[in-house]
Amino acid sequence: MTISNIIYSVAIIGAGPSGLAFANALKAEDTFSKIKIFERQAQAGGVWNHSDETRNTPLIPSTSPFKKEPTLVKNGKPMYYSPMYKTLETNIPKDVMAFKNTPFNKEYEVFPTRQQVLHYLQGYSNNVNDLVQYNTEVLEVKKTNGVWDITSTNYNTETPTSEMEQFDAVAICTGHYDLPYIPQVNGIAAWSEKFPGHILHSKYYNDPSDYKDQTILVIGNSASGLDVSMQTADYATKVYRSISSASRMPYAEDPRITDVPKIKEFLPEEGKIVLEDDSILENIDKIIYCTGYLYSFPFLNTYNDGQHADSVLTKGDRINRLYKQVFYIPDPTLVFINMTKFTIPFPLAESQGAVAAAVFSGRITLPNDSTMRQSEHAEEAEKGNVNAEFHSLVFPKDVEYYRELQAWLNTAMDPSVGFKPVIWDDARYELRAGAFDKKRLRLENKISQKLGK
Ligand SMILES: Cc1cc2nc3c(=O)[nH]c(=O)nc-3n(C[C@H](O)[C@H](O)[C@H](O)COP(=O)(O)OP(=O)(O)OC[C@H]3O[C@@H](n4cnc5c(N)ncnc54)[C@H](O)[C@@H]3O)c2cc1C
Ligand SMILES: *[C@@H]1O[C@H](CO)[C@@H](O)[C@H](O)[C@H]1NC(C)=O
Ligand SMILES: CC(=O)N[C@H]1CO[C@H](CO)[C@@H](O)[C@@H]1O
Ligand SMILES: CC(=O)N[C@H]1CO[C@H](CO)[C@@H](O)[C@@H]1O
Repeated sequence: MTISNIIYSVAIIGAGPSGLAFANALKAEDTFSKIKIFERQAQAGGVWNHSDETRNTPLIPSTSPFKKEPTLVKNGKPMYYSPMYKTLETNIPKDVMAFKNTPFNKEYEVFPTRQQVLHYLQGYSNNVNDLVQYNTEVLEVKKTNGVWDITSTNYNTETPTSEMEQFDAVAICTGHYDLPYIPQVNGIAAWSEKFPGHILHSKYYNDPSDYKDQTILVIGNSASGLDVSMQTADYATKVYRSISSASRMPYAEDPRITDVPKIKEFLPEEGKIVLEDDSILENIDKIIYCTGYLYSFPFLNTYNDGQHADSVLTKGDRINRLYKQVFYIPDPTLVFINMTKFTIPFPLAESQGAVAAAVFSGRITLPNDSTMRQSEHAEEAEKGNVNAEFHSLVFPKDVEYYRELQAWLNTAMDPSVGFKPVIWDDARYELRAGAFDKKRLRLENKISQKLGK
């Protein structure tokens, strides 16, 4: 048993889907004396709580997980920018995306809008709302003398107050859509200095009609690259999309978009962009980087110095020393929920949350340190020892993983307590298997409509 002390109190950072799901799972153990969620925004919902607020992208390029975007303060409170955009519908069908026992409204379309998802999450949050302290940003998470000190700023009071509280365990549920990743390319910094606001990251993209009659270069073809290129194509004169490999997301050919190779360098003096095949793009009005985000935990002071071999982060492309993608091996009282990619976030958070809650309550025992490290090495080897792939679980790997979590949960003592997540039986496997084709069809229909066919 690697968790040596009994856990009475658990802190959760973030009241997005993952934090809410984990709080539900902890409650179902019926053993903890304190469960508290810290949420910096005024309401639950995480990235689904979208606002139209935007600004110029502050860090170009952005490659270090230890850098912070500068904070803007408005009415005495820091501004948080949402990575979503004005028009967004889910890329997962609602029956696959939903939490256990919480179906989406029957009236909603197969792919609900972000407003509908937020409404759905607010319903889901009712069960744990009393555990959340809103308008409270966690600034420091530090282990001293065997307990976690959580330092936060509470913005509910007239003047912000600093608070410190102790917990036996901490769950990081802060998502990974906060610190943009913008790769370093020759000339990019000089270009963004010469043409301020010309380069932006998808985090700061909001409304496609802003790009009316412009020539746009979108970088990337994952979820947001596909969305942003298709959305802007409705307004722009021309949309180029710079890509390095085939998309792993549901994808439909759109004749309004021209795919081009990766950028080789920016020539700001000449206003030219050189591509890897040495062709040149000119007269581009906006360049939208849809290159994803860095894992970043600016508040995590212990175990995260960036130097030590066991540091939680060394680069921004993966979290180090994770057992089964959840438990921080050197100290499993620190857990991370939903840090995987290409998985189905809501049910995943419930499965991971159920396992972590059972470990915290002592119903499941973790293996020893060396066994957990071996397991991590095996996972690394399976993914070709490429850091950026460590968290990728592309279907059907994701289903294998949910089933593995379930098998593990089935070994817990006293099965009468605890949260019971979605069961990934054959029927559900088939639903998941068909999800991408459903989305592809939806995209193809949309494109045909746009082209007036
Ligand atoms: C453009 C886009 C489209 C997406 N489309 C889909 C989709 O169609 N279907 C789907 O299932 N998923 C989609 N996702 C994935 C989405 O991330 C998940 O649905 C889900 O929001 C993940 O939940 P989370 O709780 O892990 O993280 P988040 O939703 O990011 O929530 C994290 C929470 O932590 C809070 N927080 C962060 N730092 C602190 C701090 N220091 N102190 C206090 N609170 C803090 C934040 O305010 C936030 O509320 C999409 C994501 C993006 C960006
Ligand atoms: C860890 O556990 C494994 C499997 O139970 C066992 O073989 C091994 O000896 C243990 N190692 C240590 C250092 O206790
Ligand atoms: C980051 C973000 O989008 N926050 C929004 C959450 O919802 C409230 C209420 O609608 C908005 O005021 C925030 O801007
Ligand atoms: C915010 C966060 O960590 N969300 C992840 C949850 O899982 C989905 C699906 O893999 C990812 O898209 C998100 O990155």
